[in-house]
Amino acid sequence: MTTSPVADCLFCRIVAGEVPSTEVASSAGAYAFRDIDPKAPTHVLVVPRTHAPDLAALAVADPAGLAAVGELVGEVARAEGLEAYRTVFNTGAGAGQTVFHAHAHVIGGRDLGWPPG
Ligand code: DGP
Repeated sequence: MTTSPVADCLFCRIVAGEVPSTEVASSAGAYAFRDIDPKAPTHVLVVPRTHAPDLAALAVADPAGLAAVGELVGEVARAEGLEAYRTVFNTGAGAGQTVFHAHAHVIGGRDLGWPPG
């Protein structure tokens, strides 16, 4: 599977700077920016700079990209002062995925119930 940028992928375009976003953290392998429709006081998306449609595909196609996402999640949590937070990868439309470029939601800054809805 190729991980090259996809022309009509919103998050590839955000990574490329073609679509504006509010940066929270950045690294060679990943980019973190604020969700446009936050569900909590902190709601940040962390995406690999490479393209893969979801978490499992990213793990196969670009393990280093997945590791970069995980590392940047930790940096976002530190930068936002989060002691506890939730990391969510929606996979498939039935689970609420709307953008098919792998991304971690980092959600925190309020009490988070379990199990999630
Ligand atoms: P998901 O539903 O798991 O695929 O998450 C996609 C998230 O992307 C959703 O929470 C809203 C966010 N989003 C959609 N379009 C934009 C955008 O143009 N800019 C930003 N910053 N976030 C976006």
